[in-house]
Amino acid sequence: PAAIHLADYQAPAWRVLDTRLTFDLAPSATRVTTVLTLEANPDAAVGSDATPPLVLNGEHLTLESVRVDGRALASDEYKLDETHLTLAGLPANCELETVVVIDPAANTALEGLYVSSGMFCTQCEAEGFRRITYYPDRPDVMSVFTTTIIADKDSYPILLSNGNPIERGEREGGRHFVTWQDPHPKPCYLFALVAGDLVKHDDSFTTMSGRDVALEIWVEPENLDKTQHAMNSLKASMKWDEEVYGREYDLDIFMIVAVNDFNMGAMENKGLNIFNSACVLANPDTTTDAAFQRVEGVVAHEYFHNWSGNRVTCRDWFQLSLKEGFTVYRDQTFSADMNSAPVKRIEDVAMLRTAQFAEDAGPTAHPVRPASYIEISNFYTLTIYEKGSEVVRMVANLLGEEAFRRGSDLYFARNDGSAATIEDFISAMSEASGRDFSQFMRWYSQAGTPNIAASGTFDAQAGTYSLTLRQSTPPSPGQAEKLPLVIPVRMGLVGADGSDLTLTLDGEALGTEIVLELTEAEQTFVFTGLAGDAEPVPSLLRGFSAPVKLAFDYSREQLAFLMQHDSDGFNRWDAGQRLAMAALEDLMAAWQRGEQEAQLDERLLAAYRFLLQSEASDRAVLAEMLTLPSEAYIAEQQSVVDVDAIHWARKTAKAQLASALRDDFVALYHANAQQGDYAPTFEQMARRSLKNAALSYLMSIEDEEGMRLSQAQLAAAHNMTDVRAALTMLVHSSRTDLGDPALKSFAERWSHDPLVMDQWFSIQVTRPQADVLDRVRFLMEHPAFSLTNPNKVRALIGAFAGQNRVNFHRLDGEGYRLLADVVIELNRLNPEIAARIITPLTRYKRFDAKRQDLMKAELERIRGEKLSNNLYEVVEKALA
Ligand code: B3K
Ligand code: ZN
Repeated sequence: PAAIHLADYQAPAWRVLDTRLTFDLAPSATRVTTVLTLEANPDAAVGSDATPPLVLNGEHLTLESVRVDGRALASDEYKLDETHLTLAGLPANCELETVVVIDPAANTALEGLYVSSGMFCTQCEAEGFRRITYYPDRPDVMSVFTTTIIADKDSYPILLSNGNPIERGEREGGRHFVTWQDPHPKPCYLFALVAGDLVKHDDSFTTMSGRDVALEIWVEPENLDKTQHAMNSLKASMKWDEEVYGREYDLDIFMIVAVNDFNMGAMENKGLNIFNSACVLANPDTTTDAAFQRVEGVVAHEYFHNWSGNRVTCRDWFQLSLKEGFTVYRDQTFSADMNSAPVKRIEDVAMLRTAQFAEDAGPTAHPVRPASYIEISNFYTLTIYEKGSEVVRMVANLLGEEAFRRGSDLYFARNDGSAATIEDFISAMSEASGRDFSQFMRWYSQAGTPNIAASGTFDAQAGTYSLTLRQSTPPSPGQAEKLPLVIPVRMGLVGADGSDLTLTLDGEALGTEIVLELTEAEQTFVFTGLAGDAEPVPSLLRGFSAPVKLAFDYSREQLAFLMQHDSDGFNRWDAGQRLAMAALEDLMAAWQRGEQEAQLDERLLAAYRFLLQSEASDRAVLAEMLTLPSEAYIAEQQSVVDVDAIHWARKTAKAQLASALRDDFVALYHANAQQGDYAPTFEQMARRSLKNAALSYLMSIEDEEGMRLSQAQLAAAHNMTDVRAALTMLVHSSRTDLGDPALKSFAERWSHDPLVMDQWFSIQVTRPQADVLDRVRFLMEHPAFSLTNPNKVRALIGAFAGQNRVNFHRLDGEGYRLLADVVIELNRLNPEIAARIITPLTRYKRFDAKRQDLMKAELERIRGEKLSNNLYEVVEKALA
């Protein structure tokens, strides 16, 4: 398969003025009749008077007929191959009708039209529409759509598509139909269709201009008690987008449908969002706090796409981050406003620094705007989404709230109804603020995580502090040389008494917190007018003001000091993480020397004691501060990843903290244990996370009181957050006599609920004990497991390979073999999921020689198969 390059972009040769679709639905043979009103694009360069050929995409379609302006074409009047239907010599304005037959029931790739739990649904982004009908399947072709769905009335009483219903009626043979019309021109990737036996949760929203919008969440009947949270989140999102971005909803109806088989989290189809049931259904008995928050965030994300994605879409898929980075930034800000802003920032950064930084350092590293791809489905990545959001966040922070809003208004106004580029976004920001973004654009074209090496010297005599910042970005595949970026470094200097000092640069007093703009490879900033003898402690990159790795040679005393005194909540947390990392590094070094009696650094213990004994002003932040860096994060900090040392060091640190502070953890548990009715409020969530953090310390030493509390918490079954936490701790403990029966009764209670069974799978396969691999193989045969359901694959295989690091990386290579076996199966069933789940194997260069060889051998074995484009691209890049 050949790569597609951004540099080769050409405007479409034909426009589609109108699209009329008729679906005659049947699971194994659905007939799709498509009528397109076409016009040769006068803007597209053509040399002669003749119209350019019309090249339509189409895959897995059985073509029945082609008509142009009513005349049926003979098969030698068009060209047909596996992926295209080409017509030449068409009049500049014409009407094309095609009839195709497709097989939704056999569609396990879950792209295009497919059947999930007996209902029909679609997923068209990025290139799924070509599996439905012949069409110019590219985002810069925008058309109005009218869609008629015909189906058996008993099996499929509910028929939905984009826009508004304009007609419905009966057909013979027990069939019925509904016609939907979407007045907003859209690219075909935003098309959606749903047909099934569904029930709805109804509500309404009055927009800022006073229009009533009907809100409908459609689910299978047994899930009607799990829709309230999504509905609340939707209404909050609609209001927030009006208030913060001035964006009003534009149709009379907004629908969400929950489906069980879905490759991603959700999809922003115009007026008809389709959701993975895991990202919309929520109920205290079945859903954890984290999942409640995910529902809120994903509902917001998809809703926000109505403007940042649908009203203004992308010219081509290289611009994907235009809609995704911006929309993630919008949903992150929304969630911060709805919950604890510092905790939201901590969670987002923790994820970025582990998973996105790892991607940026791996074989599939790519810029926020890639220059080429083989399979676009492989580019729905943490770099496009999360790093893309960080880039927008930097724009917002550089401009300030008001100018950013002016820029956003200008961007929407100027590009409404069209397919835009990242330049369109940045130029609106630039014009609204007067700021030059030319160097900033390198954030979009350079891959890799920039490093900043920071150092400071204090001259007490002169009263100066000189801060030197050096930036460099490591090479990444295809990009050996990197140029300096514009890096905003928000910072302060913390004085000996813990308060921020006034910052004076070039004779100007600038307040106690400023943003330094690092634009050269190296710059020194000299702060003057500092009184006193004590060296100030720099607090750098506050709020994580840029997606970079910043190194500063802090002493552990300085880190403990910042952890207590930094006025920036994010940096207090980060100082704690740095201090914990230092202590963990001691332990890992001891393990590598063969010493297993090593003691945890007293200074970390003292810092924890301080945290536990100080008044808890913000419980949610405290719970984060009491969490040691994850194994994945620790691994990111190592030049060669030593999975066993990491696991041992983290376990040892946790146990020593637990032993030393045992009574404090018991007290913390009880102080946060009170239970009223469950509510997904952040105050309650903070209490639960603090309580369960305390319990996990107690359980790390299998403390008797901890054991008792876990069992009681599980038995009380007050909500899934507490149940899952307690069950996980029991199952992950050495007490199989407690864990096994608990798992059994949990499965008996919840076997009817797929989303709960997903949790049941994950809890078991993340067990640290060495026998877990047999359990994984055993569970793959469980009736509730299925390789054709992406949620199950993620819950079982993804959780094992991604979170159970010691066992996945077993030295006999059995963990790798298991993953490769699954990847080979999925290559056939669902290439998009295959190419995602393989990720841990592609990162082999980070490990020791023995593991590298084992992982590479599995990659080679996979390469020996007949590969989908998705896997081909990933495997070739990994082995390059
Ligand atoms: N835009 C969708 C992406 C789905 C693509 C799947 N190949 C989800 C989202 O970002 O909202
Ligand atoms: Zn999105």
